[in-house]
Amino acid sequence: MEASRIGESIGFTLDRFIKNNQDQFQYANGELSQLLRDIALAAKVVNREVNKAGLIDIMGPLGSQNMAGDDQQKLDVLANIRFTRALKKGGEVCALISEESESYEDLNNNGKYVIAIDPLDGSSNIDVNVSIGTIFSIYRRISKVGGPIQQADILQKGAEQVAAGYILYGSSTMMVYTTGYGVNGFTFEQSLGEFFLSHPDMQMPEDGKIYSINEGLANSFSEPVKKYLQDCKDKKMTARYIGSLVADFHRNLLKGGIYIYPSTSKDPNGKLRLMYECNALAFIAEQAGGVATDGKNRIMDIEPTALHQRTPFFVGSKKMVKLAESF
Ligand code: P6P
Repeated sequence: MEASRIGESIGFTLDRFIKNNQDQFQYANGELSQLLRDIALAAKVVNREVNKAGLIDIMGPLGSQNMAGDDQQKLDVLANIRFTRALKKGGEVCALISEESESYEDLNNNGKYVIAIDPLDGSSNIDVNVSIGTIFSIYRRISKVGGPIQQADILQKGAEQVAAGYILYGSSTMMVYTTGYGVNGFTFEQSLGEFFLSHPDMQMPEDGKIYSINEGLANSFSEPVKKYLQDCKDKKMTARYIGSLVADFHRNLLKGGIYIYPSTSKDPNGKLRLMYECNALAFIAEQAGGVATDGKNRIMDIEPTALHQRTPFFVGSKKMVKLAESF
C-alpha cells in the first residue's frame, strides 16, 4: 500500500484493512481474507483466556507432553483447541500442522489453504506472566481441492507461504502479519473487542544494538557463534533475552536486533521448529527488510522433510545477521 493510503488507514479495524487489501491476493475471492479473520477470532478467545490465566485454574502443567517433548501447559492445549475449532468452522483450511499434534489434522476437504501453527509459543512463561505468542504460516493447497491431503501439501518450504504472522499476548495484545506486501501490526482494543491498525508498514531497522540468545548455553555454542557474541560485547551491545520467541522477535522488529537460537549440544539442530516457528518469522523479517537464516542458508529455502523438524535460527536486522554469518 502506498504511504498516503497507509496514513489514512491508521485506526482501521483489521476487518476493514483486510477487505481494503483483498485485491492484493492473487486468488482473491475472499478465502484468504476469511482465513485471516478466523485467526483473529481465535486470537481474541485465546487472549481472553491468557489474560485471566491466574484467575481460573487453567495454570500449571497438564501432565502430558507435546511433540516437542515440552510439558503441555493447560493453556497450550486450550489454545490448540481454540485455533483448530475456529479454522475448522471457518472452512478455508484443509490441513493443520500444529506443535501440539504429532501428525497434521484434516480439517475441511474443500479448503484451499494449509496452516502451520504454534498455538502458544513460550508456554513455560505462562505461569510467570511473561508475554507469550501464537505463530502461524499459511500455504496454498497443492493437491486437488476435495481430494485427499498429500505430503506435498503439508511439507512446503517457507518461500511458498502466502501469508504468515504472530499474535503477541503482552502488555498489549498485537496481531502482526504479512501477505507478501509488507508487514502491518494491529493492536487489540479490549473494550471494543477489535484489532486496530497501529503499526502500518513495519520496517526492521537495518542495524541494531540488541542481541538475543540464551547465553546459559554458551559453553556448547560453535566457535563462530562465540566469536560473534564476543564482538557484540566488545561493541557494548545490549543483551535482551525474554525466553519467549515472539516477544524477542517483536522487540527486534521494532528496535533492530538479532535473535539467535543456534545448534547446541542438547539440540544439534537448534531448538526451534521450521514449519510453525521459523518460516513464519522469516517471512515477516524479510518483508520488513530483515534477514533469516540457519547460519548459512535462507530459512525460507529449506526444503522440509518432517513436520516437527528443528533448525538453527538467526533472524533480525540485515547487517547484524550478515555479520554473524561472516564469523
Ligand atoms: P531456552 C520457548 O519454549 C521457546 O520455544 C521460544 O519461545 C524461546 O525463545 C526459546 O524456546 C527459549 O528456549 O532454551 O532459551 O529456554
